[in-house]
Amino acid sequence: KKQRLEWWTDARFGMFIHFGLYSGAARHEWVKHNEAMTDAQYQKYFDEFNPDQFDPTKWAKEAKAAGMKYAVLTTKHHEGFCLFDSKYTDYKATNTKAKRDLVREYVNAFRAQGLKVGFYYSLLDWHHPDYTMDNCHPLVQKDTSKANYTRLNKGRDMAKYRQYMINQVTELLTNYGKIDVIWLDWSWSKEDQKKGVGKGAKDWGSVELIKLIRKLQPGIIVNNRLDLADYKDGADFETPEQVSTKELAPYRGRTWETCQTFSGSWGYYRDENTWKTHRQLLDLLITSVSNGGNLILNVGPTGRGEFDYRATNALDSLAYWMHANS
Ligand code: JFZ
Repeated sequence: KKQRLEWWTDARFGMFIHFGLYSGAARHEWVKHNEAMTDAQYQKYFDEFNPDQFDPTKWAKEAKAAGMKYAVLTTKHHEGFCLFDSKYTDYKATNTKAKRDLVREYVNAFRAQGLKVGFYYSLLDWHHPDYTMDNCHPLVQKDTSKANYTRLNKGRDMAKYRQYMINQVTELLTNYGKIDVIWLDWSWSKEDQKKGVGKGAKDWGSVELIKLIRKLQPGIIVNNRLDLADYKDGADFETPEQVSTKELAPYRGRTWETCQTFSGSWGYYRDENTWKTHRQLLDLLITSVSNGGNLILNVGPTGRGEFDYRATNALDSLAYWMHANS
């Protein structure tokens, strides 16, 4: 474990990329949930998906200039849409106006720039017909009663969804060469699982998933959201999310990566007015590294597939500091 983590702890700084159908909506990656949309209402983002400015070589160059050493892209977020050409669904980029396997292009581009490549894969899936209800599903919303779950779960079968995840993780870890990081997201707290509102290791088949991952990519680094605390080779690092710089000191001596956003949401949110200053971003980086951790800073490209000027400016500013101080 120590050995496989060597490059990662040394890297210190990475780029998270949240990109999907929600990028076109431009108001949070949880928009389907937040606005309680049905599949039919969400369909327009699939029909209109057309990232004509998608150029991961540009992204990789910006990441590299900012001093980032690796990246993690959402191959599938909670909405269920796949950026890769999966055999197991039609809900994928190759069936949109994009007509491209965006994951393959990302992998090739980032590798060519000498960056390590990672995949984010959502355990939650708000599109799959076998995925059962929980308190985050867009169809459930406030009515988390047993009766409502039973009604909505009719005909749904998590065993089939577990097989779907196994199939897709196999594709991702077989068809794209060596993958350096996998970020599986996420599991509810034990408390919520007990209350029956959320999912964990049993629902995901986490033990089977981790065994598969370790078999297909022996050197891969795995985050800690599979709910496998009791399983010895389950997770490689902890993931303090959107914590303040003050909350990082207790992580000293552990293996961790804090994930952070420019503005609050992870998917592109055009009108969000809570963007961090360049100084704050630099503080996050310095505080993370000085407390012995990694920082993975998120960019949410626009629906057209490019970085918003505010993201580019922030990355430029970090690049300037890197250049001046390295
Ligand atoms: C998850 C996603 O829901 C979100 O959209 C984004 O992708 C982010 C990186 O991860 O959000 C989480 C997951 C776990 C916790 C909080 C937010 N958690 O464990 O506190």
